[in-house]
Amino acid sequence: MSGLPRGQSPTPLRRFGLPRFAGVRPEVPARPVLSVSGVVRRPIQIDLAELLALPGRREQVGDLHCVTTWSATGLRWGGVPFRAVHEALAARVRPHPRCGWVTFTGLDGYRSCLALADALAEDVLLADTLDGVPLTGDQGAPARLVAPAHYGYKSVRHVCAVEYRLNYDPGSAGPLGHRRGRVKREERSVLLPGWIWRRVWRGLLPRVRRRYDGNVSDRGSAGV
Ligand SMILES: Nc1nc2c(c(=O)[nH]1)N[C@H]1C(S)=C(S)[C@@H](COP(=O)(O)O)O[C@H]1N2
Ligand SMILES: [Mo]
Repeated sequence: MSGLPRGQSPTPLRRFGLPRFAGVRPEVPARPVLSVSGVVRRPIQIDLAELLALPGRREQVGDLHCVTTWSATGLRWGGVPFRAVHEALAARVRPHPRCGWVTFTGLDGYRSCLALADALAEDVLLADTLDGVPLTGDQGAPARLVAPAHYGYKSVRHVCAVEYRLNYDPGSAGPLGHRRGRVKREERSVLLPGWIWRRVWRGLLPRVRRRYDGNVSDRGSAGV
């Protein structure tokens, strides 16, 4: 027994995601900015560095579980709890009181939505280091979300925008993405139980891997 959640196998961390983003390797701006929009009184753009300097910075060790059945374990992420980031942002943008969802966008255009309550959980980080060193491009520089209780598709790399929402947004995963994506409940996807999806995704994993592994060189620019 590996001690991993049901259906998961251990693997080292390497760049992975939806097939259509495999070739999109965004350039990290010299001065990264976060756009904050949605159901807010006042949308803003704010230097990411300002948010990453907020009090509460910490390191935490955890696992990343992908729906396609691989898990990278013992990852030592460093960053600022998203809750602290949200508090700093909310004071300025003033989200609608019934805002219940938040969409994160990466520099590659990838989007994923979390219930605001899930994003504000104690263990959700806006992370900018792994094992004590700044994230590489492949790891999600300049900063990525880390939401350990949720499948990897909620942990958006290269975060450049936060959109506060009244409703769930299917994001890049589309209609098959699960709103909550909780690992404990095996919420891999919708319509069918997790144990069936486990088999479907496991079957697709080698093909997606090949798409990503064919794109390992750090070209440093978007598109292909
Ligand atoms: N910007 C961006 N973030 C993303 C993805 C992506 O394609 N683009 N893929 C997601 C998926 S499906 C997973 S499993 C994790 C994988 O994280 P890794 O690339 O660090 O292994 O990133 C998530 N975050
Ligand atoms: Mo994933």
